[in-house]
Amino acid sequence: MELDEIYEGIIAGDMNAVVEEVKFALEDGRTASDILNNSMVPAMTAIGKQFETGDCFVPEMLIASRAMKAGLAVLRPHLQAADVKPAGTMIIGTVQGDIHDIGKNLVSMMVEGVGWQVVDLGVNVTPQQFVAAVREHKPRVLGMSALLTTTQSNMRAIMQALNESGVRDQVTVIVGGAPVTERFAQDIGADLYALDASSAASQLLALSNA
Ligand code: B1M
Repeated sequence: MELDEIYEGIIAGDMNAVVEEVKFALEDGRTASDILNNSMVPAMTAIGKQFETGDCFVPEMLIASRAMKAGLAVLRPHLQAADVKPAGTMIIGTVQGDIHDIGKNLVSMMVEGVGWQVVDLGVNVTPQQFVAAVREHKPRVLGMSALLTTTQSNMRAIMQALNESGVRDQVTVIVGGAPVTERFAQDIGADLYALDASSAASQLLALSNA
């Protein structure tokens, strides 16, 4: 069945197999969120566990991520609603020192899916770049992602830069990523915390309806 093939394909880093199987799964009538939550995200979690136990190394994680990204590209249009007027703009980036972007990309896609325009600043984004992007794009929301315990503290530096440059009040700040907790979010003065991409999307949807 396609979901098993997608799961195995990501773990093996077989990009072509993942792309083909995601297409088959969609043709078979599976929803994008079913494919995502029941095969793709669990595959990345399994790779992480293998890395922790020393059963795989950075190169395997890299090729698994490449396969995941290729599959996500096929899913992207199916995660997004058509013909929705942007409810607002969110800028988003992975914080300085951190190059993990799969979760951030997923958040972007889901947020676009609920009608928001997303400006993706990429990875390894410095506090100064966040501030410059607020000035340039005048977003309603600023999103930060961090996957490393060592880089989540850079979220605090970004909050400080927003305050010091006088733009903090112009944006609602949402934070997330594996090591980030609700308590940490409150501690650094963020407005919102999301455990996962769908929670981020539903919180922004609530914001657009407020
Ligand atoms: Co890295 N890595 N990695 N890695 N990597 C982790 C995070 C790790 C937990 C693995 C492990 O030890 N088990 C560990 C961190 C340990 C820690 O800090 N506690 C780790 C490490 C140590 C490292 C390196 C230091 C390894 C090394 O070089 N020795 C290095 C650091 C590089 C750097 O950033 N400077 C490194 C490198 C890499 C790769 C480049 C090989 C690759 C990244 C490829 C890429 O992203 N393009 C990689 C990968 C793939 C992982 C794991 C296996 C998978 C991450 C992932 O994509 N998950 C990861 C282990 C794991 O998480 N199980 C691991 C799937 C994704 C959908 O989930 O990103 O959590 P996630 O996003 C979720 C939520 O967190 C949330 O929503 C998303 C979707 O639901 N979310 C938000 C995320 N951002 C949000 C923002 C929001 C709201 C919600 O609002 C704005």
